[in-house]
Amino acid sequence: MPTPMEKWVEEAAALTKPERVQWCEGTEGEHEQLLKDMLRGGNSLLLDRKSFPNCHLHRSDPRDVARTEKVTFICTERKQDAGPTNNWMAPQQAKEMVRPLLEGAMKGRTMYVLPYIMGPAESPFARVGVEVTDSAYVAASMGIMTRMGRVALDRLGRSDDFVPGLHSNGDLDPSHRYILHFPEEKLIWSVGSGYGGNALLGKKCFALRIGTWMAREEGWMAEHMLILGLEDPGGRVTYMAAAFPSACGKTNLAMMVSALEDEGYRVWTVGDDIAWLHPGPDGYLYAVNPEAGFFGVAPGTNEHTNPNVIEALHRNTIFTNVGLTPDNQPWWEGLTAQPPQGLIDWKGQAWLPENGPAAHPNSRYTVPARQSPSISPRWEDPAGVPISAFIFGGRRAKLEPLVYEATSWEHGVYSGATLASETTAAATGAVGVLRRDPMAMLPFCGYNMGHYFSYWLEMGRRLAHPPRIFHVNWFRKDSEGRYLWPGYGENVRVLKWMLDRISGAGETHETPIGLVPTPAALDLNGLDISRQNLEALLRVDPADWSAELEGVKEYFGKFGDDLPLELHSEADRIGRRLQHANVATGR
Ligand code: GTP
Ligand code: SPV
Ligand code: MN
Repeated sequence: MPTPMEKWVEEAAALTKPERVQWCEGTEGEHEQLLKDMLRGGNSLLLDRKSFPNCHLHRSDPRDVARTEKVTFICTERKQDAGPTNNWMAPQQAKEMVRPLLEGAMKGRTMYVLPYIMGPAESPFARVGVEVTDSAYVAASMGIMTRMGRVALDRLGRSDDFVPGLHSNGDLDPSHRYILHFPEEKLIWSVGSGYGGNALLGKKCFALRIGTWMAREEGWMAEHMLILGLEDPGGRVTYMAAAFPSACGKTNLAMMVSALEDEGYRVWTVGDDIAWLHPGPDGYLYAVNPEAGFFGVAPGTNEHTNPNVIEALHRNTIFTNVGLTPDNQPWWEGLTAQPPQGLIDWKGQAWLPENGPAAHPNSRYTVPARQSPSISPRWEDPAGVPISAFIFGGRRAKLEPLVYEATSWEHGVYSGATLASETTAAATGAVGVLRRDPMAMLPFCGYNMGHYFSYWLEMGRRLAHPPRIFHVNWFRKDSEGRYLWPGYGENVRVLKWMLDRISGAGETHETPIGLVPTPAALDLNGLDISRQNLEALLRVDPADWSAELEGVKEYFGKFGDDLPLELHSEADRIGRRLQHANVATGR
């Protein structure tokens, strides 16, 4: 008798008609074979064996370089269950539309069957998925990003508790591209893209879109959050999880080399993109990282901004859409101050500066998490790590101060729900446009976002020790467009203030939007920052915030009755405080 997984794979093969089917075991030899298959497929090459052993460069189709939110759908029976922020199609209609694109899609190709676990293999919170794909690049990448192969089959046994995902590159024509989620039957179909979050189905599709749905059904949370441990001079580690929209600094914060290392503050990485959080018997929320690798943004990464990842990615790494030096090393904007001579660009052409950057702005590295010198000794702890703080943040050239603390759980949920950020190259579409991205989950919430807000509020009520909630902005700029805050390893100074707050210290200044540190409360030892810049970073302007509040209210209107009343009350409360402040400043 075939297992439920074998049965599903047979059905997928009957639909897509591959020439051969390869069940992946997850061995080292097999990983090498997948990489060889990837090389044979063209568009990939081996990097310099001496300086980058076992590292590869893959060039995706130039029309296929980022997540495509316009063709990403949540397919539920009722439209209201997908909510106003998701693209929706009825499941039957979606399948009828996309089935023809999958019929015979793998003819002449190999179907790789990738059973995988999201979460530490021994964790009660881990879940099994299976992805079938006709892309060797996807298969090799899933081998880095998940616990893939025999380990997943052993965990699953004959159970039917797994999330199936059917992926085919199709013809890569963007008009034939669909990323479909069927949360009611916990199924994923993805066709027409071989890139990142569109194609590595364990990541955004399972761990977040299907994950949020499962989490609400089962009483936990699936979030677009890094997880880090901040060690203090006494050797105690406090865990924090932070949600920033795509390409807004999660990997860099999670892996930072602390500027306060001499004082004894050090950062340990548990995860860089996704957190699965479960309430523990002690009333704390416990987080596991469902992934096993980092799929990180390359541009801007260097010896100074992220030395940990620079060290990690010199072996066993797949680079995607970066530039290439004449001696076969990867290169991207920001890696070195000057581009080397004779660069090949991400499309494989001799680089001409007038044709744009050598590396695509969303070029990435895929590297095993365990290779980072900053990896936490508890990163695979089956029980997870207890979270003391949630941090929300985005890219805001104006308005948002460097950091503030919410005065209650409800207020914190409001600050997450109203998170806005300038768009980045991680998704196709305009870059630098301000949009609301609640909890950094706008592209990733698998159900009605209004109900998701209610669920957040409910979790706060259920937890005896909910995390404190903070809001940060590393990206505020001066009138000349320069960043006011140095960022990266210096961000630890802000984390240290949060740690002070958690332990009942840390001076604050009360503003209409929350508690901002007094300038003296931030440890600026050894940092050269002008008094003027510091004040600009911490400024909360009542008039600007009043305008922001109008935008928030308009946004909330989108959700109608699905928006929890508590969020309206928070908006009203902040409105009253702003009015007070406006009167006080004479505006
Ligand atoms: P996803 O993988 O898309 O979810 O992105 P992410 O949130 O992990 O962002 P990542 O850390 O990869 O950073 C994205 C870009 O922002 C990179 O180009 C970084 O160099 C830059 N960046 C990260 N942290 C900071 C910071 O503190 N200050 C400034 N100015 N830039 C930063
Ligand atoms: C993001 O866009 O948030 C990423 C990259 O982490 S992707 O895997 O493409 O979603
Ligand atoms: Mn991400």
